[in-house]
Amino acid sequence: MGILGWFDALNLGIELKIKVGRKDALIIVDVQKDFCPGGALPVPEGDKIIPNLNKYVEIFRKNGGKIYATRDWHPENHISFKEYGGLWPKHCVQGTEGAEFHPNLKLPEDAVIISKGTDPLREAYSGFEGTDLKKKLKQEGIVRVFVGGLATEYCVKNTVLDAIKFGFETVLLMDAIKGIDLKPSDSRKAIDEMVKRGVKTVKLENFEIEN
Ligand code: VGL
Ligand code: ZN
Repeated sequence: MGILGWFDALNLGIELKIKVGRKDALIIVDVQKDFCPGGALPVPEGDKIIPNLNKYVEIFRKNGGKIYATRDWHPENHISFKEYGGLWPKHCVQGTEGAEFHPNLKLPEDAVIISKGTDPLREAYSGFEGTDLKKKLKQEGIVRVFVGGLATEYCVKNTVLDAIKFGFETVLLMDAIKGIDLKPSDSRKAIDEMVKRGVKTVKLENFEIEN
């Protein structure tokens, strides 16, 4: 401990280490084969965040936190595909191999899977858009959400901004996100914007690890 003792920290209202509990949810955004190297819309080094995500999964499992995994789950003719006027190559088509979660991601059996981008006529970057994620979180009594995954400036950002909008205390897992960076500063700008809107940024070292 540095200059502040634990008592000073308590007095100042500073949370020294984050304690995950039953009112917390981990939201893992779109860690799918197509968004990883070798996939149809690869996030550069997208797979490098998986070991840290697995560590977060363990922390949440051990402490009674709930785990949600969103997946991009497009119909064949989705509006986000270039051939239908969108920005992106065809990716994460429902039921294809590319839409599967990355095999190294250790999702527990009871993780809740949220499929998004299923309406052919609507782009849906946020895990909340057109899904029942908000309802599920509120039903479970979730107060705080921790968000990691792919890609920082698209689905992670939009999921974070919606979580804030819906009143969740929202935390961004800085060591478990990666961006596409079509322009090199895209991820950084997205993070700045999320911070301005009230997201808290943390890393693994900020968590209390219990055995
Ligand atoms: C995403 C582009 C298109 C994402 C999804 O998961 O960030 N990006 N579809
Ligand atoms: Zn998509």
